Amino acid sequence: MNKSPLSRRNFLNIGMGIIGGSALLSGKSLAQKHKKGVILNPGMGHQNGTTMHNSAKQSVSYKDGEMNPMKYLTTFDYGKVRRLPNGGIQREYTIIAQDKEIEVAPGVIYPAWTYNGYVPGPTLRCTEGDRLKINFINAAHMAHTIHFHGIHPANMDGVFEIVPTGGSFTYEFTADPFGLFLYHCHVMPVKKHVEKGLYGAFIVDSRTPRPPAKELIMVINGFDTDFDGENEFYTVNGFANCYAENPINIKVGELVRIYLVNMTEFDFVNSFHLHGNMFRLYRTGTNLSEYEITDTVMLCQGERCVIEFSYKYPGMYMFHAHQNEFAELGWMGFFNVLPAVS
Ligand SMILES: [Cu+2]
Repeated sequence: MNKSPLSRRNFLNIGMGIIGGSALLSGKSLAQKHKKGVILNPGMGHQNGTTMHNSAKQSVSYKDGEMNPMKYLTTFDYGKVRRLPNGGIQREYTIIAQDKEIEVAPGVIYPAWTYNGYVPGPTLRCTEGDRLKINFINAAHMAHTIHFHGIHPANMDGVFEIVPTGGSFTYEFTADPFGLFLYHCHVMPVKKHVEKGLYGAFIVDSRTPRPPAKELIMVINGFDTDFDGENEFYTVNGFANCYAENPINIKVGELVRIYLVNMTEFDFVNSFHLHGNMFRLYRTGTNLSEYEITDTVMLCQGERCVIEFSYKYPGMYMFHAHQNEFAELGWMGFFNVLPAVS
């Protein structure tokens, strides 16, 4: 197999040292290291879809966007709510498929296919029994759909009703059952439409609410930035090392709940490992009482879970994929556990 000189292994070598001790790189230094890759491989350029910006000034910061990984972490789209004549709740969402270049690591721009301009797409949230209306508009250059996981009629499954460029489709179904689901484009080849970024998380809350907690959404994924059928970067919520550069603040004793979804293409599994702690693992989130206690969970493509934990001691704790290669290619972050306020 012909490999681009700027292969996954090159990225790995370039990116080595990202994790661990004082070797944590700033975004700028990571970008500088990637620039070495550009010099090694002058053929890489916009015509191949990947742009390596050559100066910090030209670089688009994820912080400048309407959506970014810090905001994404706690943003849940509950839709436009309307009370139905039968007393039920209708939630209406709008999702627009659009082609967009997004920054996935400092200075690395990826030509994504997006739902609402960001990868991952918006985290849709509702309660079991809600009537959902999802207005899908295709403003992208190719045909797309939205396929939801969960229980719904066949004609709402987003497989056969292909939505062409300029077209639209309204998906309507009742949220059932409660749990953590996902949605993604199902146009063939699905692998292509998913790797390009057309997916998001879909939370259906139980009518019996889970206990109050600091709630976070984490969609773990990868980006094939040189189009060789392998991921060069692995991220949580779309940007490599974001939560390593910007640790997530929590407090000792505070209950943290993560809705964790694996949308990594190409690699069969991804994983989540938490340092200095154990967590309660609720597989697929479809049960509020049965869980296992572990510190690592492995997720197949499309698999997801709800995890809960609280920290006993203050300090900086790492979380990352336990495939260490993924961690070194961007899938790593920190919880900054602050002392509890007395
Ligand atoms: Cu598609």
